[in-house]
Amino acid sequence: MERNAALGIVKPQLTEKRFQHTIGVMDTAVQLAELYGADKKKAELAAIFHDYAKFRPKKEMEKLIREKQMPADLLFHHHELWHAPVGAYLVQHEAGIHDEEVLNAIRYHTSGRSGMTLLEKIVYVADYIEPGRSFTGVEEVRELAFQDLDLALLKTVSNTISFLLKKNRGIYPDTLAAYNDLVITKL
Ligand code: DGI
Ligand code: FE
Ligand code: FE
Ligand code: FE
Repeated sequence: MERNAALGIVKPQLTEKRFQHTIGVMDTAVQLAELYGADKKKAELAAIFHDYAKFRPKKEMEKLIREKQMPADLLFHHHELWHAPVGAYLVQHEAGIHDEEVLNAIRYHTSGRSGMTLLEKIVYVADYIEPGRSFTGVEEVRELAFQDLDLALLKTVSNTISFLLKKNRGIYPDTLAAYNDLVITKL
């Protein structure tokens, strides 16, 4: 699918602010794909669709998680996590995206997981560092991302876990698995 066709499908699903974030993730993901030798068209497509389900009603997401046999433990965790797996399902059925690598990059863009593919890493990190993001620590990850993708990913995951701990939020098992996997293989 061409960039403009994909953007045209995503735009009505998002607010203007979230659409600008999506453009930032797209540009960043394509740059990282170029640098690390990933498929640029797949990185572009996954980035464009990564937040496709962000504004779906909670009830609709909950129903899909139950009926489409997504991991049931998602329902015990914060609903912020749901738009990633639900998005992977919806872009397949509503936008006709069937590439499993692209779908997985969307599916795991919020939690991460153990053994992430290059494409999954790129979308996860691009989501965190796109130019519109301004939280503390982002500058460090921005620099790291263009030097060592795995270290940037580790920093992103550990920052996210720290943030969740401070807010007394649950840590989804895949998020912890992503962290442990990187610590074991990279440090
Ligand atoms: O959709 P975005 O805002 O672009 O970013 P995202 O999909 O990466 O993350 C959305 C939120 O999900 C973010 O505030 C952090 C939160 N999150 C990520 N991992 C976990 C999590 N929340 C909980 N409770 N547990 C997690 O493991
Ligand atoms: Fe997201
Ligand atoms: Fe993310
Ligand atoms: Fe995002």
